[in-house]
Amino acid sequence: MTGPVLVPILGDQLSPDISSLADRQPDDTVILMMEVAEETTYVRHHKAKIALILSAMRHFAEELRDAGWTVDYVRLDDPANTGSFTGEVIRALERHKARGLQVTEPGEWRVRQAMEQWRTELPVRVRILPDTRFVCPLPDFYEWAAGRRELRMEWFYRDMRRKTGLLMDGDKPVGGRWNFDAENRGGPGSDLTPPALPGFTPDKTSREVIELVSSRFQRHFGSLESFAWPVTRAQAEQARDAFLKDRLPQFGKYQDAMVAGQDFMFHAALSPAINVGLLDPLDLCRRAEAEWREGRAPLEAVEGFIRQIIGWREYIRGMYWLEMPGLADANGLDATRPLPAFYWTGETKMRCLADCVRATRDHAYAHHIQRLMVLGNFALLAGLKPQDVADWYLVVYADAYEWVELPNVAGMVLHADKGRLASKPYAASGAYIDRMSDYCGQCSYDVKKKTGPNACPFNALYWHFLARNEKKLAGYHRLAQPHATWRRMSEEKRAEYLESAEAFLGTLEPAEPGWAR
Ligand code: FAD
Ligand code: DLZ
Ligand code: SF4
Repeated sequence: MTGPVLVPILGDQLSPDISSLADRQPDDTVILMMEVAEETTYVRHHKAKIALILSAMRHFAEELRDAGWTVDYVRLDDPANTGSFTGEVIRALERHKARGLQVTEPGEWRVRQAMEQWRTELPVRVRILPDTRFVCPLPDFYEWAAGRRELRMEWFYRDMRRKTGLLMDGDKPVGGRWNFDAENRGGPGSDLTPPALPGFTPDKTSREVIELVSSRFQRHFGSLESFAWPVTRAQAEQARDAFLKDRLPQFGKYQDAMVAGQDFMFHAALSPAINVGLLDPLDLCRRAEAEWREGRAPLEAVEGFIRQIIGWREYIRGMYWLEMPGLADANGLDATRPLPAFYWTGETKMRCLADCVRATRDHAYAHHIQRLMVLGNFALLAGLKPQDVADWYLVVYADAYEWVELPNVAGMVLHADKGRLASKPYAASGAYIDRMSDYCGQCSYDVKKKTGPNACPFNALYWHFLARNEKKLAGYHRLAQPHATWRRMSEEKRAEYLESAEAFLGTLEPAEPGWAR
């Protein structure tokens, strides 16, 4: 065939420097963008997540056309739409009489499997190129991991600092240390009012998408009322600049703090834009470094922020591909309890959880410490089934793609991977949440009470978790102390904790089926 090369660009590949376009010329290329039912419903994504992705895709198609590319854009409501990437690729190959297909590798195992089939089943040559938007190519990650008995983010992160030269002074870390987390543990403080995020009023394209999503995905979780995510590169850059100026300087200090009703605190709220491809993560880190070099932000804030991106984000992505497909079924702690209904309804007397679910419903966002230490901590302590929990996180967050969601849920939070990703479970009682938030003051439960119907449920659940997993967690030296404390308690005390936890767990209503899949 003599036709053009077809380049499918997926909804999280909205970057002009995507590898699939790097060696292409506009006169010999047709870019294919596809809104497809399978992607919008393989889990029942939050309405705002679908709106963000479809609006960003439509804007990106315009950006590409303005740059001279031919873009074939298939809309969700096109009657001929087959509903899947594969179906649309087959139709487009035929439509354009394309002589080949070139695509950047996808972010999810599920889609990678489909693409591997393209290689064998499509009548044209299929090239799948590495996603060069990550700092660490996957083969380098596999090599790094292969030589190690224990995989830990901190060691990987140091290599990424050396590789990128970020915050380096020759071969030494600036400030003499790699990690300034010890300085980053500020509690909520009194009357903390973080600067507002720049909100983006939906334009015509976004309004059309919002209308489509509200009518077609009515029964999906979440609200569209306060939709204000950046959907164009220019908006994402504006959001980035506002973060660097207004919130980065305090990012470190309040990174772990939670305040009821303050849904973004000093976090970047840039993950939805980074993950769809509207912002380049390395460029963002370089800009953050410049804020420190020019004296506008302290080193502990900037180091903490850069670590999240070239450390955690890259490590998580490497671990996903290293551990799949097994990670999706992992259940190292044999947790079987179904997801409680309140994760969807927000109806719980536990104020911390109610506020985190409310923020999640309103924005398709909760900040890291809410995801980890409230929503995640509860899931760990209550022994929720990892696959239920993973589905929930994949549905509800605007930044959620399996490559980043699953290792965070199964590895960092639930220890379903038996500690491959993280050195110990982040299990915590109510005291931690009380120290880091203002939730407990107005909660129906008493955080200082350890057992009984009015006691903060996290307190008894914490000991219940340690007791029921004592054998499985025996190898973790960082849990030796709490386990020793448990064993030193009187029989009666231990029985009281276990009964209190059981009584609470017995009150949990499981979620109705159909929220996630
Ligand atoms: P900030 O707190 O300002 O951090 C800056 C950036 O660092 C983020 O934008 C993100 O790109 C990166 N980052 C920070 N922590 C992580 C991490 N653990 N893994 C990967 N990147 C990180 N992040 C997602 O992007 N998608 C997810 O689906 C997702 N699921 C999560 C599930 C759980 C259970 C947990 C504990 C964390 C999850 N995270 C996920 C990581 C993190 O919570 C979000 O990246 C962060 O809250 C995004 O908000 P922000 O941009 O304000 O981040
Ligand atoms: C998440 C998502 C949604 C909701 N819809 C689409 C879509 O209609 N078209 C598309 O190209 N991508 C979509 N995505 C993102 C994909 O699910 C994502 O690209 C793959 O899972 C690979 O990471
Ligand atoms: Fe959450 Fe317990 Fe505090 Fe209530 S008392 S807000 S349940 S930690």
